Amino acid sequence: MLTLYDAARCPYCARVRILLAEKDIGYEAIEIDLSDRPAWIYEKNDTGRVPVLEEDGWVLPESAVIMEFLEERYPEPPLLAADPADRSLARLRIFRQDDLTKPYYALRRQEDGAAERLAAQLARVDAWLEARPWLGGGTYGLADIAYVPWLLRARDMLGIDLEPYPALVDWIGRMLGRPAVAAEAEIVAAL
Ligand SMILES: N[C@@H](CCC(=O)N[C@@H](CS)C(=O)NCC(=O)O)C(=O)O
Repeated sequence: MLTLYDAARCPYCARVRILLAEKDIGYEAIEIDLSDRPAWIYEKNDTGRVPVLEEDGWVLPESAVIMEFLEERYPEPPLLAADPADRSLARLRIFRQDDLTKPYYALRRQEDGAAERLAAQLARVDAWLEARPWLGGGTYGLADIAYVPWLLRARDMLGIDLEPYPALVDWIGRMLGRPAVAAEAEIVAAL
């Protein structure tokens, strides 16, 4: 049985929740209070951060690594493309996700210029989706799952208007058609 050390408000945990749901993998979720973290979480992850996945005493932190692990351990349904070019595109986008999340967190801290920097990144994502239907290229998969937690939170918690980004709006609509992503949107709505 897998255990996920989880936090509802954490977008990195959301990546793992969505992926587990897509692959229909059963797990036990242990909610961590991020404002009063238990000391033992440092024994699972020396940074004290979530998500952490555990299986029979073996522990794995870092959402991007957990996603790759789950894809290899539970290959069905595949969420990395068969085509090596699209596989590397998905990995590249996940690797560079800070380009989007840095201005997102800067805006949450109300830093000067953050709204403009986030808008530039949203326009960039919009252009990717204008060119290809999914963030990993031709098929839905890990890159989409990696980005959607911040895009839902930007829209629903920061009140960012996504209408100027039509390809992004279309993509969010397609994403929300997936029960795994719709379930995450409900978690965001309840935060
Ligand atoms: N690089 C990590 C980041 C995880 C992360 O920052 N999690 C946040 C919650 S969203 C956390 O645990 N923060 C507590 C802290 O930074 O002390 C990952 O991808 O899993």
